[in-house]
Amino acid sequence: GPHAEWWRRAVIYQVYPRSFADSSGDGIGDLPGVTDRLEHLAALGIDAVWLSPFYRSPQADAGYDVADYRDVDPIFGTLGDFDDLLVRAHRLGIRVIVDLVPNHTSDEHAWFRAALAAGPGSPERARYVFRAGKGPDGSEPPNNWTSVFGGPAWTRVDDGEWYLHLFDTRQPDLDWEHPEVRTEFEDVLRFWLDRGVDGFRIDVAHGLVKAPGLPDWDGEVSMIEGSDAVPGADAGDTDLVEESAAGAGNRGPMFDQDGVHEIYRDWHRVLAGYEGDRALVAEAWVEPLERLARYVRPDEMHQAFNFSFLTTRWDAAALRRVVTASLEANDAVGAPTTWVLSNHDVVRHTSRLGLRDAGSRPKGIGHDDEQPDEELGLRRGRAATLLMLGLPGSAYLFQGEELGLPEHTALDDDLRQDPAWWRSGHTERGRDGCRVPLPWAADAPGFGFSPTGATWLPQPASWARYALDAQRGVAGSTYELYRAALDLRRDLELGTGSLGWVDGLPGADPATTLVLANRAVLVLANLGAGPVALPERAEVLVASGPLEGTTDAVSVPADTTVWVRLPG
Ligand code: ISL
Repeated sequence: GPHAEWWRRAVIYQVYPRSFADSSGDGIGDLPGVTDRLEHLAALGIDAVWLSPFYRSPQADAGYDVADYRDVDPIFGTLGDFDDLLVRAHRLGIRVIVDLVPNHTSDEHAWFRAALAAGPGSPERARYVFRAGKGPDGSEPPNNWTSVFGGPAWTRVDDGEWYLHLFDTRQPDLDWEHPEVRTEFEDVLRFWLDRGVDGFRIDVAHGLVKAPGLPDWDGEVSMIEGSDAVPGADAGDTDLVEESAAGAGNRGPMFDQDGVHEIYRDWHRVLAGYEGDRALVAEAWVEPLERLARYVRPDEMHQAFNFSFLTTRWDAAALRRVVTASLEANDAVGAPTTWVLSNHDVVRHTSRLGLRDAGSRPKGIGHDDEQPDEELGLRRGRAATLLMLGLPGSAYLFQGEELGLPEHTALDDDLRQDPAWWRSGHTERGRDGCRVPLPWAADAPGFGFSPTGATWLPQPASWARYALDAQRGVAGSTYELYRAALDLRRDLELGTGSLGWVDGLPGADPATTLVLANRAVLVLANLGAGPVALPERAEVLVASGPLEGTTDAVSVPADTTVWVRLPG
């Protein structure tokens, strides 16, 4: 039918529940808050929402530390609230994807508590990765691995054993060689599939299986490595990130082991037993793109996040290579390419693009760092979005990008909650700056995020201009740009189209202008310094910013993208 494999072309909107909308008044967003605002999402024109974790959790990593995979944390509501959300979303034609965190549990999960209580050598400990330490009294960690958030990846418990955690101390890694771990997660999948979810976003999908023997490794692990997303590009390539290190970040013994694929083949079969094209999307920081594509082979997951844009400069040649390489790698396995400009782990793309080395620094920005140029970043951010939405495949939006929100770069250090901030000894700025509660109403306290005005992180006063009610119905606003683009994208079926680069458009310098055809649409992104003239009689469908010239001779200013339909 027409909806078969809906995920191949879907625009999926990430809801970060604690910062989307608060219904209870405690300043933390919740599930009823999401349900109340589903009309907004329907009007925006997205196909699906992905909900970041809302499960029972002590919130040591904002819910990516799960204590009970089958219940809703009281700060977010109840299972009944989740069911309501799902029913209402489906009624509006919005699919719902939930986040599954299988690499680690919370230290408050029943299994981990039992493991601590039972002691060394017990079957309870075998579900996690407990080991004896090194050195005469076992006081050295079992190997030299470091946590993604900084510091050693091992913590010692009272009886002297150590447990592995690729992330925070409060996120012990499960042992995926253990059969009980496998059956438990298949049951968790069924629990949510039975409730009616349309799919799962799989957290740290590349991390579950570790190299046998847990060998030492001298590579670097950090939150986000520079990308070597483009096959064949060497580390000296100035279009790419300077900190590339050839993607070494995710090739160590803790990531992307061959054995992990067996798990996803099993899960594929679980989902295939349900009606309605349920889907799995891999969050896997794996390079190069050919290696990432192994997660979306026909019998594995349906999509994998393509993080290439997060580390690509605002440069026509670099973007063209990344787009081509992404499409090729996915075409080779028959999977749709996905596109991501922002998410809850990286600096918002409007702010990345407002930095001097525009586009290539996804790590946090602090108040002591170079500050982004907000106007330039917004202009480029809108141009980047219109380019992304003109590409075939599936696109992910992060809540607030439809408002053009920038990163909050001036958060007081003592308000920051991200464990990546303090575990790294403050060398990482952390991810709080992209997680600030959304502004819904320009004139309300807390910009209407909560009925009491409370917000778990403060919003900059300057955000009134970004509030939804300041943009809705306002020609030229970022919100109306997203709406128009999503509308056209759906009507013109761009998501299932195919890309052709257009060379030799008069006046368009290929070094600074990207021109591509997708179905009836020509997408032109001007990354150069001066204007680019549009072909005569080109019909402008949507533009990321004001155009110049007269009706007969329209030109596209710098840092602007347009979609046009050519005559004939
Ligand atoms: O693999 C990495 C670096 O080598 C990381 O980029 C890692 O894959 C990424 O940080 C995973 O993020 C996800 O899991 C984390 C959580 O804090 C993030 O919010 C989530 O998106 C731990 O659950």
